[in-house]
Amino acid sequence: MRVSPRALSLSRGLSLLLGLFLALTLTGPSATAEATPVPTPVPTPVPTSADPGPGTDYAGDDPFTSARTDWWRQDRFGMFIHFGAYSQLEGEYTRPDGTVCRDAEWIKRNCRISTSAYEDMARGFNPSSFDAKAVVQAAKDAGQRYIVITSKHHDGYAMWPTKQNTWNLRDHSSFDQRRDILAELKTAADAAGIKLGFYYSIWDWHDPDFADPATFPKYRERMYAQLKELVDGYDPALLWFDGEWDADDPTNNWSPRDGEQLEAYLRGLDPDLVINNRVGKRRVVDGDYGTPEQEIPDAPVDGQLWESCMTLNGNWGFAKYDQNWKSPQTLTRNLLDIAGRGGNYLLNVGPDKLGRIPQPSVDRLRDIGSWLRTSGQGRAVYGAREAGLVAEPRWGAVSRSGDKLYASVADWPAAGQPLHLTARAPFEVTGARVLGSGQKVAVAAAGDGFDLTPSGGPANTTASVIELTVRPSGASVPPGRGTGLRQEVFANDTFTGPPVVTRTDPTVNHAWRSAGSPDARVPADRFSVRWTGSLVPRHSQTYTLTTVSDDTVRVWIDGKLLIDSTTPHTAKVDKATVALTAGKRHALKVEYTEQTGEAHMKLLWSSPGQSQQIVPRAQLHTS
Ligand code: FHN
Repeated sequence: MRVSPRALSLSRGLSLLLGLFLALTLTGPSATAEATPVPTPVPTPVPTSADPGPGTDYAGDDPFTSARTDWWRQDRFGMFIHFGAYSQLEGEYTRPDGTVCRDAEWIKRNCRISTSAYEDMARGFNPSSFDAKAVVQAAKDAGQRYIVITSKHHDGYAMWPTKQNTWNLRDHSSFDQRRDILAELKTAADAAGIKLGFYYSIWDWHDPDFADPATFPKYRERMYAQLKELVDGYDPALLWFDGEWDADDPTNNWSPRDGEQLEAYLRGLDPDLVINNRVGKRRVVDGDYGTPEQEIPDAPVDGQLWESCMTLNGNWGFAKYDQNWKSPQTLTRNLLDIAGRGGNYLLNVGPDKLGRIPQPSVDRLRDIGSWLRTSGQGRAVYGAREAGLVAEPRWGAVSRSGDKLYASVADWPAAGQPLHLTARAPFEVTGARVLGSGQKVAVAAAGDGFDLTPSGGPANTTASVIELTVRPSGASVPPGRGTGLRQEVFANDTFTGPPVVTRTDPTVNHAWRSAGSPDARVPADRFSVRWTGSLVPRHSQTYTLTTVSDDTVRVWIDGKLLIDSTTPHTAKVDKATVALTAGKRHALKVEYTEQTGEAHMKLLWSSPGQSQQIVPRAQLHTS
């Protein structure tokens, strides 16, 4: 994470402090479910800075534009790997009464396998055929540019030699004790230029201290220590948390505050980490990106980056009976739909008990990769984002990269029939070609946009890509030289009296969360902030202004109230559209109040020519 020195010192201090917080509130680990003593956990570093509190701001950068997330936003397509002790059962368990129960990674819980029986089963786990180079090659053949593997799923079984317990692949299996599959995968991924991330389940069915709120702090200490092992020992690019859901579930004690503390701790360990929103409570204010699962949002997600995770068949973990494989065409078109809406696609494989990726998975992944490598069609995905300039058509997906629009046509028109694109802003088309075909494409202005009429048939049956070279024709200006907005901070939630702080705020991008506030002189609860000045758009277009706020927010442009979200709320997205003129100083006022609990305030914008981002400093002025 590229953070300001202040934020960095705070986040490092936070991580160290949180260590003390945990150390002070925790005693040594309790015994795990096994009889063997639990090794002493790695001691948490003793903190040296003040408690996180008023003046703390957890927002260090804008994930939409940060150098830290750049690789993630460029790569677009990753491999998910669900592999653990459950894989030993290959999706099927015969109970003592002879009945057969089927599930994959949830098999222990859903088939009601006793802990002792599950531990006995895991002792036979021996993924001797796990071949990290083959796994990485499968990802490369698919065109997947990052990998996220389960380091620990809900069953608590660690796939690396953790020192926090003996419930892991090194100490509790029949696997070669000289091997470390996460280390093997890290080596192979690095050699192939593939980023490696770890899935980590907060929910832990095996650790007896998880389920009991009274002993949960002990579990949390071991979890922090395990995560430190993973970050220090394997240098992952990304942490994919899971198992965070509803605290109303009595077996899951994870709270937003827990997520806040864990995220701060991890960013202190490694400021470059990319972290998903399940580190907290799967909200727009948690982590760097949202995680829709087994679904594709129908448009770019407001307020946060996003990644759809999906299975190739019906299960995450290996299930020998599940032959319900999605077709390569469906999978490739999913990827194109996702890229055209500005998201990432994390497509899953579930290795069998020996560690081998099922051949039907390998075959489908290779087909996707073949499409991406053919005729440069991957340009429609890698580094591409939502089209912006045109509405999504019914006949396929459209993504944008620089001055190119990539129209990925799933339903190729009959001879002589046009494909229509509805324009969302004025632009010219200066070139059109079908990737992989020499045919001509006639482009004509038509109604609310353009008609594209190919002269030949489709280049392939999955999706044929028409590459358009475009030049926005509306008024645009170069990046500005703004310094930010005038910010007034009041030590009450009613903007009463003189502000405690008056300064220039470069951007409205703040995550004060539970314990923080805009300044050390301002309490964590009951404060208000007013930003005034002007906003200078680069394009003459209709902009969408988006706020992410907790507790209330109002936004005026040129004196007109556009967002009025004053019913106190938890983390919430509001948005409004407004026509803006390139280069003009549009008066902007934002009023925000924090009453109690968490505090968040972000102001983002987007337009047909501008992808979503925190409104940048260069376009903001104090008057
Ligand atoms: O319960 C898990 C499930 O096993 C799987 O890991 C998926 C993948 O994102 N996440 C949880 C369900 O949301």
